[in-house]
Amino acid sequence: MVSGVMGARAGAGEAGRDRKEAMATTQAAAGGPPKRQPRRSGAGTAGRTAKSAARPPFPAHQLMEDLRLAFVSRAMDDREITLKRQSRSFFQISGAGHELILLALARSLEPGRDWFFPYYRDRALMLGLGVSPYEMLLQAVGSSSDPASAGRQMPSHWGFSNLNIVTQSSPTGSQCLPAVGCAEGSAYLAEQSGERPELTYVSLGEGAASEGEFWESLNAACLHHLPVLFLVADNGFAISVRSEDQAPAPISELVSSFPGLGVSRVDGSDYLACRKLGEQAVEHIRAGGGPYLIHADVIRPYSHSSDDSQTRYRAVAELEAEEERDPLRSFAGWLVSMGICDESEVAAIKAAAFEEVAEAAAKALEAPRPDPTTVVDQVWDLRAVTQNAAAPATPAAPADDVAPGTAVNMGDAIRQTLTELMEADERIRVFGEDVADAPPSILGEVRGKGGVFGTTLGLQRRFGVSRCYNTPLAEAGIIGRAVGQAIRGLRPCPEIQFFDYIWPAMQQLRSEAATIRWRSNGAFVCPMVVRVAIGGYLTGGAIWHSQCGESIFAHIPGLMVAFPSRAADAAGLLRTAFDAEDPVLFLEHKHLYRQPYARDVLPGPGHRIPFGKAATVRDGSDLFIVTYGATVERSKKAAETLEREQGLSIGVLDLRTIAPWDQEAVADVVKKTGRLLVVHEDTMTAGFGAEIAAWVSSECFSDLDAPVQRVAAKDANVPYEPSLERAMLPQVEDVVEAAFQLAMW
Ligand SMILES: Cc1ncc(C[n+]2csc(CCOP(=O)(O)OP(=O)(O)O)c2C)c(N)n1
Ligand SMILES: [Mg+2]
Repeated sequence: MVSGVMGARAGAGEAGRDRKEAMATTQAAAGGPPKRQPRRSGAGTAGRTAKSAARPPFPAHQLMEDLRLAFVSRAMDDREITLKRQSRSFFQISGAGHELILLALARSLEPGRDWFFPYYRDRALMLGLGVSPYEMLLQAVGSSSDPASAGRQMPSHWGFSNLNIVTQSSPTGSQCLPAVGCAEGSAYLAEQSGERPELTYVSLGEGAASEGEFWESLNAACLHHLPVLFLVADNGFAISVRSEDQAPAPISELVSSFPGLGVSRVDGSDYLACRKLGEQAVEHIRAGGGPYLIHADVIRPYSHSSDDSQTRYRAVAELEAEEERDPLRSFAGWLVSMGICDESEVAAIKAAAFEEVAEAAAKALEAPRPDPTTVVDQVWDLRAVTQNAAAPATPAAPADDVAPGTAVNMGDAIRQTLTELMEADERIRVFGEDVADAPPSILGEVRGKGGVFGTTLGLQRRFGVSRCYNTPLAEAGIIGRAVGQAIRGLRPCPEIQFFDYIWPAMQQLRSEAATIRWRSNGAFVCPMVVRVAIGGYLTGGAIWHSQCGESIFAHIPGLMVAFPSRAADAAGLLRTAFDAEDPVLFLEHKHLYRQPYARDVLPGPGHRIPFGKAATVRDGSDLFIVTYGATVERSKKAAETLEREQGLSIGVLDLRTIAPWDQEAVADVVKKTGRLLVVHEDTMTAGFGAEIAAWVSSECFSDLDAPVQRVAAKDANVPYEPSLERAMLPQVEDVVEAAFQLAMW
C-alpha cells in the first residue's frame, strides 16, 4: 500500500524567459477581447500534426486547456499585485510556481462531489475545479458579491459551497483536522447509504507540515483508513524560513512509516508526472486504499505575499536559478516540443489569459462593496435556540435503568438525554477520550467505561461503534474532526474529558468552529455540541482537574456557551443545543454530576430550554444574585442564611447560558431591587461577572442603588490541599458576606 518515494525536485526548465519581458510582450500582443474558453475545452489544437513522434499521454485539448489555466492563474497574481500597488486591493498572496501540480490534480477530482480544504496557494486548483477569475477577484477587491466571504476574508481564502470547496481560515495547518473529519463524515454516510465515499482533498505547505494539527490529522486518517488526499506543496520556504530549518528531513521521508498511508514525491513542475501520480493516488483512495500524501516540489518565484520582499533573504543567483525552473515555461516548451502547439499559439493563449483577467478585474472593481452595517451579520443564528419556548415538563419515558418518576442526578440526565437524542437523529455521533464502553467482542462480559464520569455509558452498546467511539488522546483532533463532520452535514458531539485540557483544541474552537459562519457569510455553518466536564469543589482536584475559565469562551463571537446547574436544565439545554445551527460549548460541572440537590425527574422529550433565558431560582426584594453552574446552590444557601439570620429578601437568578445571556432578566431584577451581586466560580479578573457588571452599569445605571459587586475565585489556581481549595474558590460564607455588605450599602 505504501508506495515508494518517487521523483525528485526538477532540474532547470527549458528555454530562458524574462518574466517582465514576457508580460510586456503579452500585453502588446493582446488585441481585441479574448475568447473565454469553456473549462476543459480544446484550445485551437484540432487537426494539428504532431511534430514529435511520441503521442501525448493525455488528450491534447486537456493539455492546452491546462496551459491556458496556468497562464490565467499567473495573470491573476500579476493583476492582483498591480491592484494592491494601486491601493485598489489590500493584500495579495500568489499561487505562482504551484500551478501545474494543482491543475494536474484537478483533472482527477470531482468538484461538487469530492470535498476540498485548499491552501491559499491553490489558485490554479480553483481554476481547474471551475471557479472563475471574476469570482476570485471579487474577494481581492473586497466586494459584497465575493462568493467566498462577501469581502470579509483576505484574497485567496477560498470557499465555494456549490463546488464543495470549504471556507478556509488563515492558521496554517488547521485545515487538516476538519478535512479528516469531513472524510470521516463521508465514510459514515457512505456506510449508511452503501455508496462509495467521496474523496476529501487537503493541501498545505512544507512549513505548515510542522504544525501538530497536521500530525494529528495523519494519525486519524491512517487509524480510520479514510479517503483523504494530502498535498504538501513544498516550495522550500515558509515566508523566509527555509525547509532545512523546518524539519530534519523532507516531509515524504518523515511520513514514510505511517501504516496505511500512500506516499509519493513528485516534481510539481512536471505536469505529466503530476497528472499520472494524481490519477494513481486518487484511484487508490477511491478504491478504498486509504489516505495518500503527495509531496510535490514546487517553486515560489514571487515573494511570500504583498507584505514580504524575498530579496531580503534570497540571493539574486538563487532567484534567477528558480526562474529558470518556472513550470509555465517548461510546460509550454514541452507542448511545443511535442508538436501540440507552436510558440505563437502559446503567446496568443498567454495574451488572451492576461486580457481575460484584466477584464475580470475591471468588472470586479465595479462590483458592489459591503454595507458596513452588515458586519455583525452571520455571527450566529440564534433563532433555532431561542424561539422554542420551554414546553411543559412532562415526565420522560423512563430509561431502561430508571423507574418512572424517579429523580435522577445531572450526570444521568445527560446520559439519558443523549440516548434519547441519538435515538431520534442518526446524524449525532459521540466521540472523545474514553467515551465508548468496551471492545464489542467483550461487551457481554463487562459493564463498559462510558466516559470517566459515566455520562456516555451504554451509548456504544446501544448505537454501535460508528455512533459512539473513542478517539486518540488529542484534543485538537477531537474538535477539528467534529468541525469537518459538522461541515459534512452531521451533528457531532465531541467530548473534552476535562476543561483543563481544552487548550490544545483552542484553535479549532476559536479559529475554525466559531468563525465558519461569519467568514463564509453564512455559506457554511458548523453545528456541533462540545460537551466539557468543568469545574472544581472536588477536594483534591487541584490545578489540572478543577479549572473553570468559561469567560474566555464567552468572549469568542460565534460560540454559544451553556452552563446548567441541575438535571432538568441540563436535559432541556442539551436538547436545544442539538437544535443549534452553530457550535455550542456545553459545560457540565463535575461536582454537580452527582449532587442530590441537582436531581430532578427528567422532563419529557418535548421539553427544551431556550438559550439566553435565565431561571429565577429564588425571588427577592432587597437584592439579587446573578450566577450559574456550581455557585447557584451556594448562592441559594447564602440567600437562605441571610433571610433566616438578617431577615433579608434575596433573589437568585441562574443564567443557564452565558453566550447568549439573559440581559433582559438581569435588567428586570436590577430594576426591582437596585442591588446586584454577581457570583461565579471562575477567577475574578476578566471573569464573566466583569461583563455583567459593565453592562449593568452602562444600561441600568439609573436603577442602581449601589455598585454592582462580584464574588469569584481568587486570581490564582485551584490547589490540591482541601483548606487551600476552600480558600481559593467562592464559598457560601463569601457570598453571605458580600450580599450582606451590598444590602447594607
Ligand atoms: C498558525 C499560523 N502561524 C503563522 C502564520 C503566519 N504565516 C502565514 S503563511 C506562513 C508560512 C507558511 O509556509 P508554508 O506552509 O510552507 O506555505 P507557503 O506559503 O510556502 O506556500 C506563515 C508563517 C499563520 N498564518 N498561521
Ligand atoms: Mg512553503
